[in-house]
Order: sequence, then C-alpha cells, then structure tokens
Amino acid sequence: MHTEVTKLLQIEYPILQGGMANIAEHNLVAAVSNAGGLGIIAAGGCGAEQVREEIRKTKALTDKPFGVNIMLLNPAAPDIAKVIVEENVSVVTTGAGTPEPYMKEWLEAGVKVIPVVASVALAKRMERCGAAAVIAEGCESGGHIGELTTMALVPQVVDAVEIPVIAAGGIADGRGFAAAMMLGAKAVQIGTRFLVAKECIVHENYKELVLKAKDIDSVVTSRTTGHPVRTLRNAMTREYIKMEKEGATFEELEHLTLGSLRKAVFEGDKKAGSFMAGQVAGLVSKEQTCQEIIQEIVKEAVDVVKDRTAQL
Ligand code: TUI
Repeated sequence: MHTEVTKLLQIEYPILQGGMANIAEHNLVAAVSNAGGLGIIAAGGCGAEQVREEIRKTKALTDKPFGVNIMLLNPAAPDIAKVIVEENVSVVTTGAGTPEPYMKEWLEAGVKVIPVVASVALAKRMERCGAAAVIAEGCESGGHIGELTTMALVPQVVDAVEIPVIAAGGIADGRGFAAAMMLGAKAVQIGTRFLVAKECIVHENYKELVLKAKDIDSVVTSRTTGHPVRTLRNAMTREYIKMEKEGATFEELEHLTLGSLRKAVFEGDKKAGSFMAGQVAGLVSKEQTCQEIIQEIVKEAVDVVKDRTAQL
C-alpha cells in the first residue's frame, strides 16, 4: 500500500499501533513493525532509563522503523524527550497535551513528530510548529480522550491542514480502516485490537474482558478533572464515578486511575483495575498474532472498498 504516511514512515501498511501506557512494550512494538505497520513504544508510565531500555530491546528484535509515544502528563516527559534524541528514534507521537516545548530539540535531530490532536485548532498549531503529520483521535478511543467523534473530527482536520492526517478512535477492522481513508486520512492508528494480540503482554484477564466486551461496556470517567478516560465498566469505575460525584480532589482521582491501570495490566485485577479500551472492544473477538491482525485488516479493507464501489 502506498500513501503519504507509508512513504514518510518507510512502512509497508498505513497502520500505526496506539501508544498504550504500560502495555505497548518491545515485544508488541517489534511484532507490529515486523508485520509491516508502525509499532510504538508507550512511554506513558515509564521513567527515562526504562524507555531507553525498551528502545534498545526493540532494536534487537526488528530492523524496521518504530516509534515512541510520550504521554505529556508524565512527569518524566522532559527526560524522555532527551532519550529520544540520544537513541536516534525516528518517530515520536505525543498525547494528552502539546509537544511544543520539545519541538526544536527534536526537529534539529531529524525526529519526525506526530502529535495526537483532538481539535482542529491544535492540529493547525502543530502544523505551524513543524509536525510531520497529526493523529486525529476521536472519543471512541480507549484511555485519555477528547470531545469529538472520529467521524466528525477527521474530515475537519483533513480540511484544515496540509500535512497528512492519521485517524484514530473506533477503528478495529478493515471496514473502519477503509472508512477512515474515505474521510481523507492517510493512515490509521489502532489500539484496542492490538490489546489481544498474541505478542501483547497484558494479563490474560485484560484480554478476556476485551474479548467478552459488548458495544456498551465502556464508560468515561474523570470528566470533572479535565482528563476524561475511557475504560471498561467495573467496580473501579463505579467507585470512581461515586468519588467524582462526592467532589474528590484531582490528585485523589488521578492516583486511583494511574495505580489501577497497573493493576489491570500486570495483575489482571478485574475489580480494582482500570481496563482502558475503546468502544470497538465489542468488535474484537479473537486473539491473533500482529501479522494476522494486520493482514486481515488490509484484506478486509481492499475487499470492502471493491464491494461498495460496485454498488455505487
Ligand atoms: O493520550 C492519549 N491516551 C491516553 S494517555 C493515557 S495514560 C493516563 N492515565 C491516567 C490518566 C490520564 C492518562 C491513557 N490513554 N491519547 C492521545 C490524546 N491526546 N487524546 C486526546 C488528546 C489531547 C487532548 C487535548 C491532546 C491535546 C489536548 O489539548 C492540549 C492543549 O494543551 O491544548
């Protein structure tokens, strides 16, 4: 497949793996890159030296390009920004804020910067400060989200910027991939489907919850803190929503979310864990290798476009 994004990133298929905090580590990242997509190390819950180690371990498993995602609320973000340059990482994606403080350093080192945006205004600002592309992420996504849906956000961002737009949020199969390209995206970013990849190290209980999830099983918490997060509904989300209603502080709530993500990923604690997943969890029904996932999505997209075009 040839799009502006496959050319920019030197990858075979225009599919990026979402930077899922505590989850996207070297095994998943290398598997996605080896399958022709762009694997992305999530530096979300990491310190700088841990990120350096992940980069080195990924390089040992693949010769293909891969990226690093920096969650900008992470207190270690400034140190991780330096590690990106020192370790010659070619692509950085950012989330939950603006990467402007790091742009000069990265652009001078030749790093391609692809910020996640949830609005047209931020997309334009990112283009002006030298972003190579933007990821327009709708609120169907798991984890930290903005307000707009993918269907509404992507075409508005496409019209507003010249740089390539990558669509994220609500995409888990070939139909979603094809639809995003129809909206003008040049690539897609997929998280939830890769949660159940054979190479993904999340606890089996996490995979089981995603595989069993139905369409309405995710819920958004933390709207009161200004950092809304989509997770699968469980005892933790019920407690969180109760605390929010009772007026808990930002720190109390943030502590609950961050600690509980680790409980979900490493311990599979179904009651206290924060099982971040997108609305498409209901579409994800089988565990496959990254190679199988990418091949299936690509074939389905090509077939669906041929089929629908014949109907027009
Ligand atoms: O960052 C994400 N998704 C995430 S980060 C994360 S870790 C976390 N854990 C607990 C609490 C909070 C986070 C889990 N999932 N996606 C990228 C994304 N960025 N979605 C939305 C945005 C965004 C929203 C507003 C980016 C920028 C923005 O405005 C920035 C500004 O300053 O104007």
